[in-house]
Amino acid sequence: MTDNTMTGLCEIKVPDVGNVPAIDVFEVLIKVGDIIALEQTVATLETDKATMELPSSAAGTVQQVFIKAGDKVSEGTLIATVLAEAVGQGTEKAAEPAAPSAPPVAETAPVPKASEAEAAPLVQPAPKAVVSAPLMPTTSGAKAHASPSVRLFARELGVDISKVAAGSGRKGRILKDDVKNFVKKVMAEGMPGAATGAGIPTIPVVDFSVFGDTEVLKLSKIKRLTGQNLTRVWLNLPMVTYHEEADVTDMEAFRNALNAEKGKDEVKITGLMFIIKALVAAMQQFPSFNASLSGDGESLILKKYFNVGIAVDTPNGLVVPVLRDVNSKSINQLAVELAEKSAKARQGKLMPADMQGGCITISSLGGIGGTAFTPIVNAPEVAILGVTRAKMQPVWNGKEFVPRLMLPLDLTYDHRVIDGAEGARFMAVIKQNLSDIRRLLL
Ligand code: CAO
Repeated sequence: MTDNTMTGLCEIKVPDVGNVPAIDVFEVLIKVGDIIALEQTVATLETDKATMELPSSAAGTVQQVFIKAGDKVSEGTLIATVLAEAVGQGTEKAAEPAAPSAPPVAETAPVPKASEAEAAPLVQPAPKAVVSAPLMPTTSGAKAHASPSVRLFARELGVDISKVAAGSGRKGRILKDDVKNFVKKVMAEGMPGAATGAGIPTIPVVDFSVFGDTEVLKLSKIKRLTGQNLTRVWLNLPMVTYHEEADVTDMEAFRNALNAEKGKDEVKITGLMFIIKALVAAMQQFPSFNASLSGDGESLILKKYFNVGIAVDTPNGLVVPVLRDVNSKSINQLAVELAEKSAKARQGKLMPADMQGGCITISSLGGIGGTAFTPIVNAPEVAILGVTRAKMQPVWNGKEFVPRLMLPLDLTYDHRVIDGAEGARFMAVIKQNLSDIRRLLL
């Protein structure tokens, strides 16, 4: 071996490749103007049995490239000229006068013949000529159709190349870009927060002042936090809303009778108190509604307490105080407690503890109106009951239409936890409980 360093115009040629007459050029990895390093792969050659990475025998600037993908080459074929310090077998000082003072080309270690290289483990960076899959029985990815440099690239990224789908190269060969795209896809699909960040187009920002006068109003802290929470839930939960109507004619008559007995200063009972009771009675029959998914999504955490959150409309936005141990409280107690908590909520005096520990939520718009809506689950709870305004309707009793007070109910549930039929059965029990409130005694 002689001194490897020299300057001038050098030729990179195909070295001794072991009596193979015509080898396909699979990929040319350099172009004119590239600055390349000694031993850098300049081209990938391919025979039926082997893929060889052709290392540069010179370091410097590529002047000319003489081959392209699809060409046939053999020992001695000129690959490229490089203006540089040159080394190695297969590199010869060019005949042109570009570098008149360049010393003779030095020898380097020979590139192994393909037959020798077949024994080389893929993890070795050199020698570079190795047999590629599908013939080489080796580590993960052996069946993938990819050059050693692409395999090395995949290994460096921790990618099992056999998982990369058919490549975009010739004959389905996996290229570096295929590995990169695979990584991008896995990142986008696998990231826990991907749904919020990745791939969701943003709403365009519009200058509305172009169309008329505007005023900018800052959102309250409650509105901003609620907005974040609702977006998180919307993006994470597959939700279904199921609608039903309950005949609350008798319940309403009872409620009116109770309220008539109350003194002027006593808290009146609204239909919501019966709805809370009817809901908890149904949860006692259907434990999966009084549950939350574990963090890993593998199990259901069943709760043995019955706390109900009530969405309260306040000037600053929506808050959800929690009524605790509803199963052991009377209708009157619940009415008093909700009156206190909703007053506190509207005055902005609720403490964090007042809003924690809920098992399920009720969102009642009945005091305002509506026929139906689709409330969003207050995750990690698994369901929410929406209520809109009860109204008198003609109901067929088998013989005639009779006027009945019908209450619309909307149950949204996390479909990962609750099946459709289970949701319908749960709602049927709530409906029964409200239509005949004697059932709440059972
Ligand atoms: N059908 C017919 N009338 C109804 C009714 C219904 N479903 N629900 C309430 N009403 C009546 C009440 O009986 C009451 O009538 P009276 O004044 O004649 O007694 C009146 O409407 C007002 O009731 P209310 O709303 O003050 O009391 P409530 O117990 O029904 O509700 C509360 C309390 C705190 C839930 C409610 O005040 C509230 O804030 N609701 C808004 C919740 C909200 O914003 N949800 C949306 C969240 S987004 O998912």
